[in-house]
This record gives sequence, C-alpha cells and structure tokens, in this order.
Amino acid sequence: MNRQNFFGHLALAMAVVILAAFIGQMRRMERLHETSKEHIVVAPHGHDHDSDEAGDTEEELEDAEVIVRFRPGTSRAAIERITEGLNDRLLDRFEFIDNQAVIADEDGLAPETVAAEYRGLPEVEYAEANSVIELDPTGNAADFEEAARGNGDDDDDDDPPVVRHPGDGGMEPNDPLFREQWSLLNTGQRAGKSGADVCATRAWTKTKGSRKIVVAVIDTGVDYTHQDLRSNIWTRPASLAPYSDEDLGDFDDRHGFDASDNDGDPMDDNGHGTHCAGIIGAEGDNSDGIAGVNWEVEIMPLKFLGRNGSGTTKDAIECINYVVARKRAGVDVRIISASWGSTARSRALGDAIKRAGDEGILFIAAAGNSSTNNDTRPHYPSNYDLPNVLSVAALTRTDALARFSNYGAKTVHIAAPGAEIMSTWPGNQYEEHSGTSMATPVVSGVAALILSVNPDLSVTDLRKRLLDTVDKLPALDGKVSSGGRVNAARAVRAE
Ligand SMILES: [Ca+2]
Ligand SMILES: [Ca+2]
Ligand SMILES: [Ca+2]
Ligand SMILES: [Ca+2]
Repeated sequence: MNRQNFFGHLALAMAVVILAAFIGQMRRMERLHETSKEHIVVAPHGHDHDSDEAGDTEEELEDAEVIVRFRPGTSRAAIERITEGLNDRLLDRFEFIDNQAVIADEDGLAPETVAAEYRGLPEVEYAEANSVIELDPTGNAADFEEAARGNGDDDDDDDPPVVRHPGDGGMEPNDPLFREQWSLLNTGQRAGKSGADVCATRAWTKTKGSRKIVVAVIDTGVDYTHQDLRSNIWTRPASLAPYSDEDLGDFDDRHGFDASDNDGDPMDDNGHGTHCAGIIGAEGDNSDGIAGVNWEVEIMPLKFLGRNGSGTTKDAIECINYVVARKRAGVDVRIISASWGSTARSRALGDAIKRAGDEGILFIAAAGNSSTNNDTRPHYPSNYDLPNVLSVAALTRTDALARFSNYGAKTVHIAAPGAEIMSTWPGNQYEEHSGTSMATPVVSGVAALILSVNPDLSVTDLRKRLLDTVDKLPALDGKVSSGGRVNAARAVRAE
C-alpha cells in the first residue's frame, strides 16, 4: 500500500481501538449485566484421590467413588475388612454422619457397578455413586430481567438518591453502595418498585445481628480477607483444637475448611461464595461497600466447589460433617446456607442434612434456576422433605418471580430478592449477580437476624417464624408454599 493509504488505515485502526475502549468503559459502568446463574449438571463421577492437582484430563482413568451407608453397629474395622476384600480403599468415613463412608474402587470398575457390589452386602443399607455438582457458567439473567420489565432508560446510573419509602422510619447505613441494594431498601431505583424489599432498615431498628450467631456458607469458599467481610468471618477460638479427621488428617482450620482441596484454607477462587457471604453479612455502616442483612455476624467459610464451580456430593457431605463436628465441639453454628443443587437425589446428602437438623441447624437451599416446577421436577438439596430444609425462590426488584427461578407450591417455601443483587467479590471488589443463589443468603441472613434476638429458638420455630412473617405477594400465589417474600422487620418483630 502507498504511504497515504498506510496512514489512512492507521487512522481507521486507531479510531476502532478508541471506540472499543469507549465501549469497554461503558460496559464497566453498566456492570449489572454480569450475572451468575447457578444451574446444575450432575453426572456419575470418579475422582482420583492422589492426583487432584493434575487436572481433569484423565476423567476416564480415575477410580470410581461410592458413598455407602452401613447398617448401625458396623465398626470401622468391619468396614475396612469389607473394602479390603473387594480390593477397594476407604477414603473417608464421615465420623459425625451415622455410618456413612466414601470408598474408592481400584479395579477400574464403573461407579454404578461398584455401588451395586456394596448394595448386595448384608452390612450395607444403601450405596450410591459419588456425583458431580456444578455451578453453571456465568449466564445472562439480568439481561432478560431488564427485558422483562420493558426497556427502561432507567437502568443507567442516573438513579435518584435513596429516599425512605413512606412510613419506613428505618435505619440506613453509610455504606456507599447501599443505594444499589434494592433488596434491603427499594425506593424504586432503576425501575424497581418502592417497598419491594425485605424491610431491612426497619429490622435494623431492633437488631443489626450478632457475632454470636455463626452461619456456615457451604460454597466455593469465601474471600475472608475482603475488607467488607473480614470482621464478620468466623475464626477458630484459641481454646478449640485444630480440626482433626481420622481419614483426612489434621488441619489448621483458622477460618473454616476446604473439602475440595482437602486443606484448612477455604479461600474463594471463584467468587460465588464470597458474593453469598456478603449478602448475609458484609459489615454494615463502615463507610465501605455494601451492608449485609446482618451488620454483624460470624460467617464460617466452607469450600467444596472449585475454581470452575464444580464439586462432588462427597465433598459437600465432608463440609456438613465438618460443621457438625465443630458444632459438637462448641461452635454454635445455627444455619447452613446452600446456594447450589442438582436434579439428582442423593440419599447420603439427604441423611447428612438430616443429621445437621438433629444438631439444631437450619439448612437453607436455593430452589434452582431452570424456571421449572420443583413439585414435578425435583431439585436437590432444596427438595429433601426434611423439617430443617427451607427452599428459596428468587424475586426481581418489582416483586415478580424472577424468570429463571424455580418454583413449587409444595416444595419451594419462601421467596427473596435474587435478581441484580450487589455484593462482595474477591479482591475487595463488588459485583451484581442474579440467581436463587443470591436469594438464599438473604433468607439465611434474616434467619441469623432472628437468632440474634431469639437465640434459643428451635430449628422448627425458626423456620416457622420465617414462613409466618412473609409479605404475601400475588405473584407467588401457587408458586411457593408460604405465598410470600421474606420480611426481616416482621421476622424480628420490629413492628
Ligand atoms: Ca473422616
Ligand atoms: Ca473393587
Ligand atoms: Ca484451599
Ligand atoms: Ca460495608
């Protein structure tokens, strides 16, 4: 090309670059279009115990893993005898979950074949293949939520300043992103509906939470160094011995447990768990970031989902086993928040959740994000029919059921804000995400608020209080059993 053409092309290229940078900046300013839509895929899974770090390239070569429940009275010695006889290996016995163990096959058999072997034994109550639980890759829930309420020019940054809605009389924190938190105080910002919130500001006139209440977040871990979370993270008291498991080893569990990497460091390398933790209990009124439903609380980080959002049923149970172990050692964990699930029913996971219920722990679970009816297409763990399970659907900022949200007149119990939810993200960041994953920690947070003023409530009474104090919404009629959205103010009797 000649010289003139060359400069012509150069100028054009520069214009394109500048335009791209401008568009990139616009995207950053909008932010709200980034969403995580947790949706679950389940497949039979083998897992090589010895080469976790090697990556997923040899999926076919990994040893099959099965979760086995032995009949009461079967001793560890007996279990070891049985596994040896079948040329298998005892990976982990869940000490605090009655008679459950994970066993790896070393003969290259398919997981279902190994499970059938165990099912045939007189000592075995049931056996199942370990299965994969995955968070869905980032979806676009917010985009279609925007579309659902019509193309507003209102979704830019020209929000009006936060104004209390009539009769609110609430307490507002000084956190700069609070105005984005429509779930806590909806003033109609960004085309929302004034009052379509959980009435947090009124609840805070009665209680802002308590560091005596421990909420376990079982997820991708939590960035416990986040500036808006660190003061509300559980730390193992000096009087409590480090965690020791007969099979897994000894752990310096300073801030919880990581079952996916089998270590004592549940740092979040994904973001999902940190987002959930902030919703429950980002430090409120600290002139920084957001406010959690609880300004003060203790969040116990637990990790079973890896960087890619993938984990196994076995590791989820190891986390529950850890929580029960810590509870029995004197840590007063009252709530497990579980923003994940699958359509596969695991008896072993159901039994582990039941065991947590026996310890006085409420298990709050996401209803799922496939827009389906859980009454006819069950989603677990939200569908386990247990007295300590509470299943949560997601609402938009106009009090509509979010399009992605699962529902179920019998099997989904309560709804909470779950679309375009601003919360903490690893590395002192804040992001907006959508999903029943985000609605679930709102309810977990309200449950913790209740316990801060009524610490002696039983699981049954705590669950009942959440359900009895909802705001009934027409959109939820026939969609969730309580027919309503969680209401923090009424739940803590602030009105
Ligand atoms: Ca064990
Ligand atoms: Ca075998
Ligand atoms: Ca770790
Ligand atoms: Ca804050």
